[in-house]
Amino acid sequence: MSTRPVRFLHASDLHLEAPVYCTGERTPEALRERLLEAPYQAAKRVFQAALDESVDFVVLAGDVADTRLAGPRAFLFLQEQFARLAEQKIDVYWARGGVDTHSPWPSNQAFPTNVVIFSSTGIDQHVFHSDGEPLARLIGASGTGSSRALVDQFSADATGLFTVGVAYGSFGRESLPAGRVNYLALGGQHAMRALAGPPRAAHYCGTSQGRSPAESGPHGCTLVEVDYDGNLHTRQIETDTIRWVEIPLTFDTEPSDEQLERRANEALDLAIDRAGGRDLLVRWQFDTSATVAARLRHSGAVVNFEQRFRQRYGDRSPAAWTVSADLLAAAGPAQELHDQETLLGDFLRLLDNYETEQQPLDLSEYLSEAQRQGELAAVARLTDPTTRGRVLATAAQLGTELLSPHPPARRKE
Ligand SMILES: [Mn+2]
Repeated sequence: MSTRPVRFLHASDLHLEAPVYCTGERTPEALRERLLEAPYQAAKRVFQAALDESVDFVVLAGDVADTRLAGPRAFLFLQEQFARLAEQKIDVYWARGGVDTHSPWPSNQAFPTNVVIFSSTGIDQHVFHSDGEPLARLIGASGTGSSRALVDQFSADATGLFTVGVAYGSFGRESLPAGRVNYLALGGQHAMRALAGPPRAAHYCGTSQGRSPAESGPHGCTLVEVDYDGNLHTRQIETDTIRWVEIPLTFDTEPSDEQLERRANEALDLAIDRAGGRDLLVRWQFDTSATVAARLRHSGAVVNFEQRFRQRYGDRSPAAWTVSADLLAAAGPAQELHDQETLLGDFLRLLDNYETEQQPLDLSEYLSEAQRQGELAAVARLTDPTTRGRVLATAAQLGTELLSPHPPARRKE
């Protein structure tokens, strides 16, 4: 057993090559700069946390950077950060995974000597020493996506030394090396997720910076501590510098401009408060009846709202940038519209088919060749059931408005 507490930081999915981007309305210049820099700023906070918390070592569990996209900057950045850790005698154990393995890196010797990279040809183990005494054992492998078979080979330490397993890939509870490692540091998933523990734990620490609406909320790394009694504690450290948030507002009746304004201001001030000085990328979800949704859209209230909130909060630092305001109608168009022998009826029945038969809904054919190569293609394939449902509901609302002979009745002032 170890003679003193062990303390280390588990990080993964830094993705230095991937800036935060948001589609739609042009983002303010100053914010755009921060979106581009966010992966580096978040990664810097990870390494700063290692220094601030005086950890013994840092574990990197894959997806650190795709050097083909990030260029030499990523390598130079890591070299500099690793050197800062070396000055404080903090080691780095890095299991390359995902984008790290798909892109070329300078030889391992190009990094400072405190950096240990796990073998890509099989299981590899290293013992971390403190004042000449073995303190922890690390076992892992580099690879494109470690399989359960690989984790099955993670052995327990014969002398009972605290053991950290490191792996990149997709794992569930069933693939945990029960009892053989004290902490399993996983990489390759962007949301923080605890699969098990304590007393023994297995965590995906998630990406250090959320980059899309699907990665809303806080992101960071995991601080792991083992106290004198051998008890394991974990704590999340938030490292993101920009945060996606969804703000839901529910309206039973059509709100006046003032009501909409007041409720949105209150909700946004609260979100800004919680974000601790980070920039926010805000997606509003107005949840209301189909009738009110149609009126709000038709009166231009939503577009006006977006513009006002962009002007008011977009240029601030930190900014709260309204990316979109979506109307979610609780109920779809009336059944009688579905049954009509009209263009609208045809359109709604077509949407029904997508809904009831779960036909694949792939909008990527509407993208240009270049866009199809990029990340937009994955968004356009609409595989996530929630997003898919929202797109179909919005299409039904929009179709009903555009294909109806008369605009929906306006609110009487
Ligand atoms: Mn990743």
